[in-house]
Amino acid sequence: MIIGTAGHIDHGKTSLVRALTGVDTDRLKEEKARGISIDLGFAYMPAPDGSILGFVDVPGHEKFVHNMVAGATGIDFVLLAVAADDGPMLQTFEHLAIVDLLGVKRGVVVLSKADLAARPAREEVGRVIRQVIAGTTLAGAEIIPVSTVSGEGIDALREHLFDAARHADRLSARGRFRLAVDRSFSLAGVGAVVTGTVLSGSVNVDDRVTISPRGIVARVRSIHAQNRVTTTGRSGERCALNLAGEGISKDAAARGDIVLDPSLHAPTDRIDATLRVLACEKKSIGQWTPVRLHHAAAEVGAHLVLLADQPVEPGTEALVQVVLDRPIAAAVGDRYILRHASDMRTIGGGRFLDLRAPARKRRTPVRLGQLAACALEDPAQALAALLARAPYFVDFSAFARDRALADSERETLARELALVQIGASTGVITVSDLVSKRLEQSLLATLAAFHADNPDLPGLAMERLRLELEPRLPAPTFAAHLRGLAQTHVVALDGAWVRLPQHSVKLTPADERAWTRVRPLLAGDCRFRPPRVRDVAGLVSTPEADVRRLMKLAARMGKVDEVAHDHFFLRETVAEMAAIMLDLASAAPNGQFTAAQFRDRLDNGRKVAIQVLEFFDRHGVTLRRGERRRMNKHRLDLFRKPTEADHSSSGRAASPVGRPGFKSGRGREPVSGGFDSHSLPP
Ligand SMILES: Nc1nc2c(ncn2[C@@H]2O[C@H](COP(=O)(O)OP(=O)(O)OP(=O)(O)O)[C@@H](O)[C@H]2O)c(=O)[nH]1
Ligand SMILES: [Mg+2]
Repeated sequence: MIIGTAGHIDHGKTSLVRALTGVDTDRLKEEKARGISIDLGFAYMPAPDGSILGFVDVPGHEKFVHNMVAGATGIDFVLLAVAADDGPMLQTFEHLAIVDLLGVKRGVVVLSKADLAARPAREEVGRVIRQVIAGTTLAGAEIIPVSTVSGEGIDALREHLFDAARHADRLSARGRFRLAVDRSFSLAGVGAVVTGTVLSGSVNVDDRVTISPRGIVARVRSIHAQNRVTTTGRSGERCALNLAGEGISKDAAARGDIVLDPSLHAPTDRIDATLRVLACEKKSIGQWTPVRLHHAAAEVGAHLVLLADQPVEPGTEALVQVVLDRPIAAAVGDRYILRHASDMRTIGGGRFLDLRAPARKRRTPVRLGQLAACALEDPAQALAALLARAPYFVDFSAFARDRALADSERETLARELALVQIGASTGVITVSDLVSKRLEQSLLATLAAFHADNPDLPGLAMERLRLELEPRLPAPTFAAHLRGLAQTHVVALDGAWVRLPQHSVKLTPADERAWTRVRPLLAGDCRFRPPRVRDVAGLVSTPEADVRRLMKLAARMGKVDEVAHDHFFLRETVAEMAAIMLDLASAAPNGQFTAAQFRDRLDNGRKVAIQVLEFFDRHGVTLRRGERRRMNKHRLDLFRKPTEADHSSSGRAASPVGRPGFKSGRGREPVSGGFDSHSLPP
């Protein structure tokens, strides 16, 4: 157990610690000369059960409240000293407020210098103290008269502390290791040493740790816990760590740093938090108020962004965003203290709720709902609440890291809440089992409805599908999710199109009728010089735009190819022309043929023949050198004669052209239809 002192200057805190432990914690020359404490003092006292009680003695002077805050962080029990001849004074109130804001729930009031007050005076001071502590975490605490001069009450106080230590409900080694550094120095023959209070978890000799927010990595060479050599330091103990590593000296760390498990190192400078403003403040807290923020042993300048419309009135609590001048190493649930930026007084404090606070949209109803969930202290309750509200997913590893959860706690959470992970490597998110099922159902339902409404379309664009679903997953996560579903054949992916595996493109009945009229115009004798879109439109007395749309559709379905702009050839005609070229090439000794030879075989005029050849050139089927061309054997497959299998295949492109290049990812971009809008395979 760690016991911290608190109280006004000269109210006998240091004398009390000396009377209990025999240690004079005022060691500095200046402290001796001025007879006051300036910095933190540390002492230890063995308990009858073999455990050791640690003491942190703090200064009472108003100038050194920042040191008091550093010392009070992480204590389990407070000794609030109030001189019997003085009664509560300024820093009695301020220290009490700080202890209250830090959430220290256990403590005792020491009516110090009891030898200086007779019984009636003691009773009067006691009455005042009871009023002062009412409504704080120390409400109802025992008041013990003590004199370090006469020795009155010392034994009673010591017994009280031993009793408290026996009942300390230490959460032992819960969480991952974090130690709030209050001193860093170098010992001859030992090297760099940091001391501080272990806030959570435990550390072992040889563990690797990170000095955060600096990000310096070190190895723990040896450990003192509660002033004794040991191999493990635990939450609730004061520890001295001898650190080793490259560049590790006494300057590698300083008061305010946190030495932590390397996986927890993620400094932040924007935190959403609760804020309670002290009732004794005269003014309310407005937007962008500059403050000094104290967290653990760190002190940093900050500004407050209000998350409600009204200023925060004295004596009330509200949600704020603290924007820090520099990043700190914090954890969700940590307490902090705010002091005035220039006057030396404590304004209020609160609890960190979210270390990854957004700079925008920070007070929307959705965001405030999330914050309400974050405010639940129990991680399981907070996570369950987060997963049950928009956006219905969390980054679980960040959640666990920011709450310094140990592996075992993570696993318990994942099991108890039936967490489901979505995505791969980057952008993994976690949803509840319920939401995961809902997501898959709505995904399938959305695709089915889309196919029913649009039988002629290959599928729904990935991005459009993402935007239609609830929860709306981040794009990279959604893409990874779909790839996973495609692997198990729940959906099929054609480039950027998503469809149900059983869906194949069909013409609507009206388009089917139109196609029945148009197709013969492209076939037969004039198949090598089919009418262009405008001519077809004239022949079937249909608006040109409608014919163009029908042709594009037929192209997407593999029925035709757009050889030149608005000039569509039946797919089998294209195959036939490819066969003719092959025939010409194999007849020639050098495998080369001319445009004229090709034109003569097609009998469709020089212009169209050239366009056809250029179409093949574009697709790499023919290789042109000057006036002559030869065939590219590797591309012949693209326009082989279609077989029955091509038409019966389930909605797949009837030709490999335009299929996504597997490794290169080429051809994965969205296309509006037709060969030429696809990128070519490599
Ligand atoms: N008569 C009497 N004097 C005491 C007692 N305890 C402390 N003093 C005196 O009060 C003065 C201040 O005592 P400290 O223990 O230094 O007080 P403190 O609270 O540590 O002071 P800061 O750390 O500077 O805030 C010293 O001169 C002590 O001798 C007591 O029980 N009786
Ligand atoms: Mg002192």
